Amino acid sequence: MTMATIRHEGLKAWIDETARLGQPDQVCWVDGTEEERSRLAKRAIARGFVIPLDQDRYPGCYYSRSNPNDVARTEHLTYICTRKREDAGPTNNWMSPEEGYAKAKEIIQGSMKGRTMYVIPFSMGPIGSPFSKIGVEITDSLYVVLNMLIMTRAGSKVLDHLGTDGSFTKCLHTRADLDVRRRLILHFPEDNAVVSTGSAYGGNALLGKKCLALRIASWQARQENWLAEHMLILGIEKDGKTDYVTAAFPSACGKTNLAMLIPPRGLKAKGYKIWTLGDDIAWLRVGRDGRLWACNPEAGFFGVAPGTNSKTNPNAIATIRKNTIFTNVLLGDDLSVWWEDGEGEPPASGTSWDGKPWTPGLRDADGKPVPGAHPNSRFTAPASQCPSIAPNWEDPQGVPISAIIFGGRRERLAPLVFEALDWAHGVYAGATVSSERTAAAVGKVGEVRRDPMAMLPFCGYNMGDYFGHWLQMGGRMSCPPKIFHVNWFRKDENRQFLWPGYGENLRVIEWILARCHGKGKAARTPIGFVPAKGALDLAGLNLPEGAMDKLLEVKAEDWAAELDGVKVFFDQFGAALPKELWRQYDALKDRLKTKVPA
Ligand code: O2Y
Ligand code: MN
Repeated sequence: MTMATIRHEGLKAWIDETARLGQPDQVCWVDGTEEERSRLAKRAIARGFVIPLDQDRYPGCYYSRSNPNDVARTEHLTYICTRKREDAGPTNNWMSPEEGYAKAKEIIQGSMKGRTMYVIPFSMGPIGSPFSKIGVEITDSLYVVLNMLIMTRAGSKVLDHLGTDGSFTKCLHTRADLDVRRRLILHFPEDNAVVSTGSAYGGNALLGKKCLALRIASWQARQENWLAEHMLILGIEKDGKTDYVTAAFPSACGKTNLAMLIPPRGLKAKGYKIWTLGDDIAWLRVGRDGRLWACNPEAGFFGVAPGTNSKTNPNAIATIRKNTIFTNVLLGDDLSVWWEDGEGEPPASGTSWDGKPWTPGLRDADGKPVPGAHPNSRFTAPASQCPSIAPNWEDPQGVPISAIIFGGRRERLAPLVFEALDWAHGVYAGATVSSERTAAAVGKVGEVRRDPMAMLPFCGYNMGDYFGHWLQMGGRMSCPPKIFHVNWFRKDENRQFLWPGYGENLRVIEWILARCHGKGKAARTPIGFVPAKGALDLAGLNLPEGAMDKLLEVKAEDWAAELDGVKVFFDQFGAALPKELWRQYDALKDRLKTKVPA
């Protein structure tokens, strides 16, 4: 593919303009063929951007290390650039488009000198599906190209679909000099554009993912009456019938593990089969049948490595056996990869994520263990390699959703599961999710923050309007999914997890689906319905005496105290917060004062 063969004048003009600004040595159009991918991988090896792993043990796999200052999303450097500040809302950083473009221009000017500028046409969602959107990423990073080829459907076939005047998101990325002072992730939803500078890691640089598929798409979804959400999609098959659920959890709270769940021994006899459709992002549209339908816009998984092993996620381990890029894990001297709480023994010696010599048991000057892998180290793997990938995961019509599950990581407060009273109450439950911070973004790990619908870092507009959009979407469906809230992370008084999690979470999903089908016994509490005693199938689980009571306990005084934090959070939106959410708040406050009979 060359510039001469491009038929889209708008695209050509943008590529020309960017090349004049960045001044690369050459422009290379990515056609998406296997032959080209292999050539680019060789080039990346020759230039030292990636290292091939032992190809007998890890066929088609590469290792990459990012700059040690560039290992997670940087929310404080991520901006929504809208003409009106209130359109970004109080939870986003805002910059005017003029200032954003001016700052970007200064950084991009000449930043690609001596490099190749790659142009990657890509589709989020199956090419041609009514769900899908097209993007074109310009990048001077070969690492980004190799990752985009896994995470999206990319190449000439996308250009063919774009035609001469199709619309696309302009995604401009330059790693510049990787200096944090020149790191900016700028979104221009009014222009359908993203500019990212100074980072070459994950969500900051693979612009189809968080930037397009969530921040820009959430803006478009509001205008076009659909939803772009930070959700996994899971299929649960039993007796020849499959139900689909979506679940939104904050970053690094186990979405990938849940999406690839394996039924626990106690439930196997019931004949469950679990299908993976997506582990991070769902685009949802109302179907002609009045139900909500979901599609995963991505083509790969960018999963957290530490903690992934054949007990926690055997499907992920099988997925990453080949054609996978490992970033910031430990590189063994034998060209193996390893991470904390991973598979098997570490290699006898290797190089840690930050490029230092590493041996098992290594400790720092204070005697603290030195990890080999960064806590936010990742694998990038094709979704098609997942043993549990659903046969219909690329269905252009998506799949119908029975339940939406919100969740957070809370040591206390939230019970294992509760069902919202109705759609509006479910939106309130999603809007008030709070969670302890993880390593996925720069910030203090463990700190509790509100993360409504797990979208706080990813909503491309005012979250007050976002809640309003969610509320009105309920009215567009004659058969809306039921909404639930889960918390796998509740701890006892000794700070030990009460629930085993992982595959055992199917027990909770089984109750959720029973509720969706008008079955499943429940007890009404002020916050919603929780499973009645004995309603969860716990066969073969052997939970300690009293654990289930603790897991399902709803302490009215704790929930009442939580309302103070909710009020502070809601207050910041002023008039943009839908009145319905204040009505829900007041109603919950009242219910917490009244003893509700079981
Ligand atoms: O993109 C990053 O830099 C790491 S964070 C991430 C990666 C994959 C999927 N989700 C997330 C997230 O932060 O939610
Ligand atoms: Mn995510």
